[in-house]
Amino acid sequence: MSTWQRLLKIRQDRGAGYFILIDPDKVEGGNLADFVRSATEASVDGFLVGGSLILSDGFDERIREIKQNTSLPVMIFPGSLFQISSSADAILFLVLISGRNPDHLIGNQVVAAPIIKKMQLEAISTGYMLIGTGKMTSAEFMSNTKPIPAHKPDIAVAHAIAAETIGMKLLYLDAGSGADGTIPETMIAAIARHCSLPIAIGGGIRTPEEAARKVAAGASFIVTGTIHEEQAHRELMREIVDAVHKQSHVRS
Ligand code: 1GP
Repeated sequence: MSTWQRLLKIRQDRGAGYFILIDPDKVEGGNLADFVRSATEASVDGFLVGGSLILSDGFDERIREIKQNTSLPVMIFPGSLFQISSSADAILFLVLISGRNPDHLIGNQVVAAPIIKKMQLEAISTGYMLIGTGKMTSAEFMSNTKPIPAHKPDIAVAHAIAAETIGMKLLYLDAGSGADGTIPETMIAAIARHCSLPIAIGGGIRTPEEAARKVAAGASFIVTGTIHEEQAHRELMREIVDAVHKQSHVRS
C-alpha cells in the first residue's frame, strides 16, 4: 500500500489523522528515538519531518533513526531542497500556491523532481498555502512570499479550487510554525464546502480543543510541532489524538 493510500485509510477509518512534525534541530532533550517511540505509543497517525531552516546536518540519518523507531508513515515536509531522503516513506511535494515566488511554484520542483524520481521516493502532490494570522513566521520570511490573510476565506477557496483543478492530491494550510493564531475554522469550512481535496491544518495549534475544532470544520489531518518542543509531550499527544479521532466521529 502506498503512503498516500495509508493516509486515505487513516482518514476513512478514523475520520481524521494526527501527525507530529519533527524539526530535527529541535527535538525535546535531543532524544529522537524516545520521542518517536512515545508518540507512536500515544497512537498518533504519522510523522512529518522538516523545517524552514535546519542547521544541523545528517537529515538522512535522522530520517533513518525515526524509521527505526516507528512503523507509522514518515513523510518529509521539506523546507528546502536539502531535505530529500530516500529513507522516508514519502515526501510532500509542496507547491507554495499562496505565494507568487517562482522558485517555490516551479523552480525548486524542477530541481527536486528528477532526484525524487530516481530515488523512487513517493511524492504526494500538495498545494501548500501560508495563511497570515499575526506576526511574521519563519516560513513567510524564508519563502519570501506574502501569506493569504486569515480573514479572507474566499481567496483561500479560490486557491484550493485551483489546486484541485491542477490535479494536486492534498491541501496544506499552514499558519507557520509557532504562529500566534491558528487557521480560522471559517476558512477551513469554506474550503471543505467548495473543494473535495483532503485538508491538512497546521501552525499554532496548542490544545486538544483547537485541534478538535479544526476537524469539526472539515480538516482531515492535524499537524503540531512546536508544542512538543516546548513541554512534556506524552500526555498532550494522547489528548490531541483522542480529540482528533473523537471529533471525527462527531462529524461523520
Ligand atoms: C508548521 O504546521 C506546522 O509548518 C506546525 O506548526 O509548530 O506551530 O505546531 P507548529
